[in-house]
Amino acid sequence: MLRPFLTSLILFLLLLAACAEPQTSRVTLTLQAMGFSQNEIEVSANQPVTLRLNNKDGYAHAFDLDEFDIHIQLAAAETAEITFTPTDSGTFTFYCSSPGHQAAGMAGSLVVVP
Ligand SMILES: [Cu+2]
Repeated sequence: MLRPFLTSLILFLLLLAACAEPQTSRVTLTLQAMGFSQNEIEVSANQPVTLRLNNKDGYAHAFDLDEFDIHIQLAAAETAEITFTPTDSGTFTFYCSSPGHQAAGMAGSLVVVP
């Protein structure tokens, strides 16, 4: 009979999934017209996050997240990627440090859930 074999296989796969390394979650943010495409990003603590930053404007932007010491400059039409692992939960502000951009609305919250 196949059934005991399948049951064992499913249990084995579940065990494997539970023991696996945390998966990297991917977030894409577009930077355009003094705004980020998402004003709130939710990620899990202790799980790697790959952030893809896509500047669609014809001038420079930046992505700054002070608490994680992340400061990325993006030239016109530039795309960049960064991977980091938030260890502390909480709500952190990200913003664009190009002069005047944060005041114009280029800011958002990174919510790290435990
Ligand atoms: Cu900007």
